[in-house]
Amino acid sequence: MSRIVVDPITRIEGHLRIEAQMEGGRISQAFSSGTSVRGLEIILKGRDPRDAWAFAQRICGVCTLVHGMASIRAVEDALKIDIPANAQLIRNLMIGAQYVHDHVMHFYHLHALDWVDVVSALNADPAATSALAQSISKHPNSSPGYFSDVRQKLKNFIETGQIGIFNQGYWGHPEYKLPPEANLMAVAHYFEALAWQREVAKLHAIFGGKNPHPNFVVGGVPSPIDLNSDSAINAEKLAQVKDIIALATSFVDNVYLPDTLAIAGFYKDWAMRGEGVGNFLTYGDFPSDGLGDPAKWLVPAGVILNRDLSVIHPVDLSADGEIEEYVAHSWYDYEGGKDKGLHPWKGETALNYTGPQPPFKELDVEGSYSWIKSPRWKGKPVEVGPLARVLMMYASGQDQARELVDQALSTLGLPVRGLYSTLGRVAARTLETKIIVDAMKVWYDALIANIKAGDTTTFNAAKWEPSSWPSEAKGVGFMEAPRGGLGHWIVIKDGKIANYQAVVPSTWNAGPRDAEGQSGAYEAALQDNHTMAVEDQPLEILRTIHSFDPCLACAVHVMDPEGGERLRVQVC
Ligand code: NFE
Ligand code: MG
Repeated sequence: MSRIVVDPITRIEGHLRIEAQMEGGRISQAFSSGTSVRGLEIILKGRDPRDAWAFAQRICGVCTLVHGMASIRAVEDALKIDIPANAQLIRNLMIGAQYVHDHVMHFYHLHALDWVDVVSALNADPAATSALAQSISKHPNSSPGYFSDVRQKLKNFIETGQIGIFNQGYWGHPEYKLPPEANLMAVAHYFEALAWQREVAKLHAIFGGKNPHPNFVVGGVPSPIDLNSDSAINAEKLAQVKDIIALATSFVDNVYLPDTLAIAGFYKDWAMRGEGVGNFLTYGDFPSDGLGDPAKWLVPAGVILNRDLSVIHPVDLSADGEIEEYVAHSWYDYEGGKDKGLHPWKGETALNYTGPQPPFKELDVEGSYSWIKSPRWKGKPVEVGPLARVLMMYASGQDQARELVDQALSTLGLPVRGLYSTLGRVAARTLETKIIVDAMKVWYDALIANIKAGDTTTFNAAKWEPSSWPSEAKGVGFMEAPRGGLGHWIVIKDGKIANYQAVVPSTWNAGPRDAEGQSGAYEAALQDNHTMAVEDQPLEILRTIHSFDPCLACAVHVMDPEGGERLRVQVC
């Protein structure tokens, strides 16, 4: 038996270590460890609940707004505050922009280089690259001259001997399958996406004052609407939002979607690897009018078990025995013992580090080995994220999801079963981006129609004063963050936060084994059919782990000052 250690996994947010035990050339056991901790749940205690969003939002700088959103929703749920329809639409637009921005950046800047060999792009023929690009898309940047310029830019990078952003790739690895022209096309879009994302991020600045970390307010959105004012959301800013949505849509339609399908076509074997736990959870999101009737949300809530799409189980975020976090293999203690699960309203964050001093030689995988807790739904591990959402939309018969999924499967010649895989996760992220970017136009039009009809309300001040609050209240704020279902549970006593627990997407997916020894989604995915073509270049591990788009800053919500080496691949 040999052991492969990747620590840290790069091109993610935060600090993740993967240890894989190899038997007969295959990963037999995988262990996922979050190696830093921050304790934001602890520092929220005792604060004014109306301020919680500003602290909670600092959980992450990647999914920059989602913790602010979950936080204000938690307080609104606790204090029973309804928000105006315009506020809901603006929140949807802000979350939508986060998805489109985040997913495109993940695809090109964090994940593509697992599939795209940058150095091979130097051998591409620009005319053939142009023909390839024009055969799959109407994107205007597709002339031979354009690709010749990109190739030259890349060559200049590489000739300096410092390929900077492309440093330390496993270039030339036999698992790279794209022809040089497809590699060059993808590298060109890597550069384009860098400039494009700057424009999309402006939507947050328009509605929330800045990006990252836009402003929020409990009861609505922070900026008033006044078409004729210089400082409010005015006609000019609304026109800018319309342009941003058009720019986002065009990139998704003409670049991201066709590139995903083109690249996936060379990697169909990855539809048979990385299946994971086979259970999927969504909290649901994107109401069009207050939180209202969940049946009207774009992404429905529910649980799919054992890949059975014929039954969607209801999920209750408030009920004991449904969502619980375990710490059996995490560096935390629970009062009365480590083996039980706790519902987040009763959740505890008591650090108890029993591991070796970093940099780690080897984790104690029989004992505790991660700063991530292990959330479970009715005791079962579940996967959250784009694949869970797309499956939920597909299983509930949402027309666009059905059409997009069926079309993608037929283009790639894959069965539905192929969705439960590393490749399925990547494709699902792209397909949901298309659904969300199209929905942004609908939400924008609804907002404009409301304003034209004379409704400019964006804030409900009814419960602003703590004197109007009950002495005790508890609430849950949830949403679908780009990486999956996100929940913040709050307990308010005498106007202050008595307990605050965040269970985030990467906690669900990256968590270690639970008290029953059940693996989380990352671990299970690696334990499914992973061989290594080159043992000291664990590209296959990167592919499957990156397909989840890990965010460890979110998952463990202080960095260890001796954080260790920048990149270490250890084979022993
Ligand atoms: Ni830090 Fe996040 C998202 C949240 S986490 S990126 O999306 O919540 O997994
Ligand atoms: Mg937590």
